[in-house]
Amino acid sequence: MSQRSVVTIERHIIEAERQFPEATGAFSNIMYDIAFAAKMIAREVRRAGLADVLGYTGEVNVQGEEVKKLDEFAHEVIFKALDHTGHLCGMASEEVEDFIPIPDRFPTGKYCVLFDPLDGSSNIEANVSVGTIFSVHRKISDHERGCAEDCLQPGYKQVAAGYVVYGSSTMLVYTTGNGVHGFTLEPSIGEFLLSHPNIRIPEKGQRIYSVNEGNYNKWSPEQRALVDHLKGADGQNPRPFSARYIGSLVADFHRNLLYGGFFMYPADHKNRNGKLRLLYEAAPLAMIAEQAGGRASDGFRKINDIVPDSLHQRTPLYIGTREHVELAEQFLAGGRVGAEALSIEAVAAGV
Ligand code: AHM
Ligand code: MG
Repeated sequence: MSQRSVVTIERHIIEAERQFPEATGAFSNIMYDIAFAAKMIAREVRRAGLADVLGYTGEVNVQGEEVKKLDEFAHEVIFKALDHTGHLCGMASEEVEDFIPIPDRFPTGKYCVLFDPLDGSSNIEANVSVGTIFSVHRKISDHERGCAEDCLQPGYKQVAAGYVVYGSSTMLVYTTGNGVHGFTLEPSIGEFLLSHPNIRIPEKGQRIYSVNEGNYNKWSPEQRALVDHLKGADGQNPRPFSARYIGSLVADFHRNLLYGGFFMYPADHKNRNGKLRLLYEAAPLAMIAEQAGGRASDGFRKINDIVPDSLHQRTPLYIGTREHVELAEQFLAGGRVGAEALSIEAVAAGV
């Protein structure tokens, strides 16, 4: 019986590095360190909810350590996996207000990493999937030990991006601009194994929209018209979409990446830039979506063309199957509202 060769994430990264003879290995090491941090976080996420049972819900656990919320724990694990290696000039995290410098006792390097350590963590007590999102940029500032400028770069300059979804299994999905690859954690050996090579969003995949429709009354007329159309409530769509909304961005995005569909977090009259963060959530997932043949937009322009001016800047987000995101953009531009909405005949003809 022939045995298929098993590709660990380490092997995959090394083989990719060999295509660049000038590579120093620094970038590969950053990817290993992120994968290591993901395993540490996965282990802790698996035990979420046991704190009460095991009797350490107080301020201090049985080892005399302060019990941390899981998102703070995840932040620290990633920071500590990356702070001492000499490959980074700094970091930025959704959990921290400002640019995070490398401690003075460690050397610095030519990359910076931005991350959302545990997105969707408000869901965790209910056993819903959560995720980590990361983005890697090259250092661009003249500042010897890095500064916020190194993080404030548009998404099209990312050298890598990815996420980890802590679901029924733990998966790490990443891109370095050469396709999107997914690895599933084999818990018994503690290795991420290549399970989803070269992921493409299926062009003729499922027609799914993911949005928090509870915000409907806060949306613009164009956004409402879009969702009415998706549901077929405008009488113009003979093939209505299905709705799926977990409320955990990585999980919603991951499902749409594999099956087809799109996720949106629109602007509304209270939150003019929506809810999600450009640098920690939208830009890295946009790189993945584009590499998989999809599209990511703020409704009017590509997410990864936006030049950020602050670390915690928010943006509306429309991301997933290209055709669906383009449909959303047409509605938001006012081109598909009311009488101009797509006719049943045109939709039936597959426009
Ligand atoms: P968080 O960064 O505080 O975890 O918030 C981000 C999450 C996303 O995972 C999810 O898509 C969104 O918030 C859900 O928001 P809402 O509850 O408004 O639908
Ligand atoms: Mg988040």
